[in-house]
Amino acid sequence: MNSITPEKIKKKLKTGFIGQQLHYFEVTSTNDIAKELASLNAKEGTIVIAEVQTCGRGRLGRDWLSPKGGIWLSIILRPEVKARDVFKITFLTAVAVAKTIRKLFKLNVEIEWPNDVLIDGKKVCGILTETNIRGEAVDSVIVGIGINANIDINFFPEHLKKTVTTLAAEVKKEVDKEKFLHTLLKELKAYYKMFKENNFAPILEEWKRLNRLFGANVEVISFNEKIMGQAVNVDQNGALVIKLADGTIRRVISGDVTLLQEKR
Ligand code: BT5
Repeated sequence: MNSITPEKIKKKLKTGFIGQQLHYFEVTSTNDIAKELASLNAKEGTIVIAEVQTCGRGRLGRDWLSPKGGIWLSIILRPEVKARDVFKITFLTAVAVAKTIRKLFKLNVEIEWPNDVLIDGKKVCGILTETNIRGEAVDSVIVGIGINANIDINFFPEHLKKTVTTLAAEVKKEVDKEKFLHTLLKELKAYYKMFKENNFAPILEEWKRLNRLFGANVEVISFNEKIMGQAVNVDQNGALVIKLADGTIRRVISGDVTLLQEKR
């Protein structure tokens, strides 16, 4: 099984921005390490990569299974944005991951609001964006990215097997993690630059093109409320716009989506 080492990546990375510092260990969660480094004034672009996470985290305190073979990383960013605009970083990260998978493997990759990347409807990547606020301002944003690269699908518990996939399972061979990471960081760098230049509109367009939900009937669980309707758009705050059966429009800022019926 090939592994990523800081030396290998540094050699390949000509991007001056992302990847300036690398820390490479087995960790509880790369987001936790990155958060700690950020509080110690680590520079924008610092990346934490781990081969294994012993306490990988999803949203809302959920577990993220992170065995050897995956790509588990967190990037420290210090954008000058309002907290309400941080969702844009999750969106651009999802686009960068999707584009990387398309480019390298030509697979049918889609984005599912708010933070998943799927191949043929199965989750291959999750993104956990966490914001650290100092006073009124955003001090740092930790972008955690988990990619199921070379993991045997049988590793996953029964209840996840139907909804999860891995790159190796899709391409039926082990993938080059180093090349994947290198390509991903290049894409991320380009999209993040656009974002910082206030050029988010084309990224959002791309996100919308890659989105699998629009036109589909969905069920969203948001703050213990179940909302059913047709997913029609996302608004300028990153909220999912849902049209209910009676025509009412609901905007959901946070939640979990289940696809009930494909697009019509
Ligand atoms: C996510 O949460 O999808 C965000 C996952 C972020 C993981 C990265 S890895 C690097 C960094 N360090 C961390 O500690 N985290 C980030 P959410 O949408 O809440 O999805 C979590 C749910 O996905 C779980 O409750 C499981 O049902 C499922 N799951 C767990 N492990 C998985 C895996 N490896 N692949 C696909 N689904 C998984």
